[in-house]
Amino acid sequence: MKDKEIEKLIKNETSRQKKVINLIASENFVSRDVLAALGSTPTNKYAEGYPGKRYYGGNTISDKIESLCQRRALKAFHLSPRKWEVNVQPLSGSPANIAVYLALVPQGKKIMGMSLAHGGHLTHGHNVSAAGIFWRAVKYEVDPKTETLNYRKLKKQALKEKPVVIVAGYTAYPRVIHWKKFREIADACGAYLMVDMSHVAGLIAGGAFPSPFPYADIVTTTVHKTLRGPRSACIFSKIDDRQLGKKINKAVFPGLQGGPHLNQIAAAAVAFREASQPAFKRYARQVIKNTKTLGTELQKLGWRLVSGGTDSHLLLLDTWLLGKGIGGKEASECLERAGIIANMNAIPFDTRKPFDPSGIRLGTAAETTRGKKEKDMKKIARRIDAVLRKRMRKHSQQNTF
Ligand code: DSN
Repeated sequence: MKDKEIEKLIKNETSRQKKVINLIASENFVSRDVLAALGSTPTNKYAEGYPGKRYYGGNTISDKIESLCQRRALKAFHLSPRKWEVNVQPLSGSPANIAVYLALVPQGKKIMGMSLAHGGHLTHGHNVSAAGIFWRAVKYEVDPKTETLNYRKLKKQALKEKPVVIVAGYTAYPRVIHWKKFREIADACGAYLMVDMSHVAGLIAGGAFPSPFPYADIVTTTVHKTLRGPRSACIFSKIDDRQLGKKINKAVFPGLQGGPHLNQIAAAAVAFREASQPAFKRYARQVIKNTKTLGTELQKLGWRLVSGGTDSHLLLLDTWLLGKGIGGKEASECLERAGIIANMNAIPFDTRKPFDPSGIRLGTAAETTRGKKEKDMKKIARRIDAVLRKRMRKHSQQNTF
């Protein structure tokens, strides 16, 4: 690069990534092909509109890139183009979710999603997100005893609130999600069922987590988490007489965005192809084996996992332990000093503040991409335990003397 300053920073970031153990549940390491497509010439092109209907000239190849990405996205989830269509233009997960509300929910009407503090995303209705500013957000929570979804309670709440859209799919929920039960709830109150599968999309593509497609009306996903693609997102719509896809397309462009990022779409196409290969199935299964091993090992070492375990790529570790441990912020900071990157995270019914909650979130998607297996997870668990206990000991000595 001619720009030595930015070149150096990129090199430093590459070397940082190489040195640490990355347990951020929403991150991954993309292939060289994905990187090559991201840094490619389609970034120079404006292509407002959709394949065959653009506002600028010179888009013959853009049309081919976007159409190929759409075909590959459908294939990665075994969807028939007669039953599902997909918009691959959302720049990332948040705009994808907002586009769905823009398409389907009149301003001021209700959306019902999981509270951020219980594992939902900001765009599932938090009051600082456009989702909670322009729409009325109804929040559901996990069950206080099991820390898992209570579908009976959820149905009661949905029947009372009658939201236009129910959102299922989370950013910090370690357990399996019963999409069929959500379908029944949505049908009972006449709502659309929107699934945000961003976190588990790669596991679904790899056949290691239940697919929401038999039950949802709309499915949104980012491409960069377990799917291992570029930072990007897409929205799948069921094809029927409700014309969902047409409404979604209008909401994405011109409703919310301008020109699509074609280099990003090309890179997403590469990722969808990779996710359709047999090797990706092995990857997805290994991610789950690794998380389960990490969780079990931490439990053996005396730690509490929210909901008692995990069925996915992530787990929530209660580091506060009702005041006997340390806060999530301190835990993630001392882990970082020890070369383990994780993020602080609220646990359900957290008594502490969001900027210093009671836990951390750990995910194995990135380290599984690097080839880590169960034996490595056991080592990582012991390392986490040692780092956190050292810190706890320091606190107890400070309190004693
Ligand atoms: N920030 C992402 C996550 O870490 O889950 C969600 O947008």
